[in-house]
Amino acid sequence: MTPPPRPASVEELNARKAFYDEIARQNLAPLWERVGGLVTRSPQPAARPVHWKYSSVRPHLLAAGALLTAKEAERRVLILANPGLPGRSQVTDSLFAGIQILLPGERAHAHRHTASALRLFLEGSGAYTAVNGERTNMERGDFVITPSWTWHDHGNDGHDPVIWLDGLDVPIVNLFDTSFSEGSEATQIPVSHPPHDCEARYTGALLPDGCKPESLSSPLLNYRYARARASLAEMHRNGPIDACHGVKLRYANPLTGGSVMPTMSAAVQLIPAGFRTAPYRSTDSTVFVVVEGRGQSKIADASFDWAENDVFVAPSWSLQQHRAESEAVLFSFSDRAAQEKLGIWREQREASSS
Ligand code: GTQ
Repeated sequence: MTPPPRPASVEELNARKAFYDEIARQNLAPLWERVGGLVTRSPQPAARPVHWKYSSVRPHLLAAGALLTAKEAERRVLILANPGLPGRSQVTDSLFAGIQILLPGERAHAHRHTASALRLFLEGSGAYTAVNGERTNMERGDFVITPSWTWHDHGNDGHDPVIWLDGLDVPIVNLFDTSFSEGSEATQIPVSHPPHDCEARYTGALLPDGCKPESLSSPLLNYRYARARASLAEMHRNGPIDACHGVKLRYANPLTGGSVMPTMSAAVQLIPAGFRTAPYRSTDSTVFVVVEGRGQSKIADASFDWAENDVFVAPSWSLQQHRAESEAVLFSFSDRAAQEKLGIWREQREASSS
């Protein structure tokens, strides 16, 4: 039998330390000192559960609107900066989120970047986003995508400020060091399609005959809230209600059934009034936006009381539980699409709520 290992003596520890210092000069490091922090037993997100109340954020957006023009800012966005990732401009370990405001008559001029973007429209009317020359008007709750490397500009033709949430995969693009971007001389890319043309072609389980996917992203630019809301209401009436999610719909690329964009997934769920979801966790850090209702969410050790347009974050593998005081609709987006492609996405449903 081998004797049990004895603890290293002070001399031995000093010798090891000298060895580590020596090899560090050759850009070498001992894995055995670091393996626990590299190959962790479970996800260790730096991002923390955070909650932004819309009632607190909104005045700052209006203040930003008074301080500088959309032209000066290029994009007048307040970054949702997770305090667990100081200085990183990230909402989770892999995603960016911000809230954008455009005043009446303003334009956010055309640019494009390798990062993919999504928007959840929160407030106002008369706003549009144009993607590669196709305009789509945005109404409250509409979910709009701006796929990688597409020209996009935004405008507000209404009489009040318009506000929406942006989600981008910038940290993923930067992890791979694949960021390119360019601006256009033109404020807007010339309109080359009739407005919301894609909705005629790709909504409602109908597809143009013979069409094939031409990119990794959905050809449908705007997933209307009115349609999603009507489906949720009917599913709620018809049941069943999922213990972990209430009634949940995933936004899909109509050509493939897969995610709307290659890196980011999005979903919308209805939680009936008084319903409390069973504990759930998954490896995709998730950003939730409250579209309707009031309620509470427990995310790991944090507890958030939320209302319309609030945003909160569930970091990777943190236990989440939601309770709706009034019938609630939550929009959410995450990096699940990327994780599934890499074969590393996991979820865990608890048998019953605690
Ligand atoms: O609207 O194009 O929040 O390019 C961050 C980067 C929004 C946008 C953001 C962007 C945009």
